[in-house]
Amino acid sequence: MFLAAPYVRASSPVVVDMLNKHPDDPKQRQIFLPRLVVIDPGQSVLFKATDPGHNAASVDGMIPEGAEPWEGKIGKDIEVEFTQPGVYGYVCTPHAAAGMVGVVVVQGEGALDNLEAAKAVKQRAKGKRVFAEIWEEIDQLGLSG
Ligand SMILES: [Cu+2]
Repeated sequence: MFLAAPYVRASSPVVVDMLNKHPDDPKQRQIFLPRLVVIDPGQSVLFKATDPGHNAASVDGMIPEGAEPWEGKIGKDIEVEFTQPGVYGYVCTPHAAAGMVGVVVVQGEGALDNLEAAKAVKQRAKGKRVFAEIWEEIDQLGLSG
């Protein structure tokens, strides 16, 4: 099940696969795997175009103030380096409403300062549900900052 690995914290870059379906649960379609990663400042995340037709793009209002937004091209890998602690919400542009959304948490001082602001950004359809699940996972991790 997906929840077996709610997040990873490995050497840089951390790989997030962009997939048409979950390898172990084909009912889960259009997903980032894993959809939540927790990293340290200076680590990178490689959003990997393992399946075609997806991208990863930060969402306005869901990244810390002063942080650099990003927008990958459809069907292309994109590697993003994170230096500033905080919560970073992102989506696959064509599948945001289908629930293809994810979050990167960069640990450190002030890491959760923009959590409420990120939660307050309007989401649609299944994207809204998946973000709600991710916020719950973040709460359960008991991160500080
Ligand atoms: Cu997609």
